[in-house]
Amino acid sequence: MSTRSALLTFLLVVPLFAIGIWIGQNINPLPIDASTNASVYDELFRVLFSIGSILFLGFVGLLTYSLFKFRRKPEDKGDGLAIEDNLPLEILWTAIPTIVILFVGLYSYDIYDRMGGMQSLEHAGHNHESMVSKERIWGGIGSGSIGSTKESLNKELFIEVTAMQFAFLFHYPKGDIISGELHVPVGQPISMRMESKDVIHAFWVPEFRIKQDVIPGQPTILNFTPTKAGKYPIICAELCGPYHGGMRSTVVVEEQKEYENWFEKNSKTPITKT
Ligand SMILES: [Cu+2]
Repeated sequence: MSTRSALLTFLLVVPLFAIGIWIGQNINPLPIDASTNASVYDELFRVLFSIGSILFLGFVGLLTYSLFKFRRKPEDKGDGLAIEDNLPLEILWTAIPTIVILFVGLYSYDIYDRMGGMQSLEHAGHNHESMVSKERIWGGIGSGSIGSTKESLNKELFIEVTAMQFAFLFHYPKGDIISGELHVPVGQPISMRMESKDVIHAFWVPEFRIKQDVIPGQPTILNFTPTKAGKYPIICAELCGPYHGGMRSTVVVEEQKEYENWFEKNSKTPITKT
């Protein structure tokens, strides 16, 4: 490579990286972030979006340049150059994807861990009376509501989720409430035990940046802490039958007072202040 082309490459790559990183950091196509998991997840998303933008602009730029630069001349009827191999180039295009993929893999693992994905799920089941203590939990974002401590674990609001074709049902053992809509107070760590009655469904709230399978016969756990009051869609994210697209519900995140009003209105057992 001549000094001139090395310099030219450098002059093109630097702005390419700058623009890619700028896009990743400043353009946000995600919905609002309404749980403690969201900021952690968004950190990963921004990095992936930056990497994706750099690759996209790099490839599309190179392709567009080549379309014009190397276009066949009208009088040119011959074959293209027979290029055998180029060892430095091959090393380069093996090394770059290897580094990028290893980095993305390790970083994703770290983010998943910070979201509570690597927490012991057996432990997650122990908090909620005796009902789930012996049960094998098959998967989930564990008891790792971010920054959770021993005390906050005890303050978790426990909700049982049942999924079926084509609805979610939420059962609050404390007030024996069964609701088609999920009501949670803002700032309250929530722990959900989820199970399906028929086929595999998935509980997904884009604003919370969490998604978890709901499986028949194999309970899963999903913990989160909502941070912003509002109504957000709950979407079934696993093709579960002909009306899968209509399998939606709403999570209502409300201030403590409003939540208590809702709870008292729907509770079947007298409230025992704890
Ligand atoms: Cu479903």
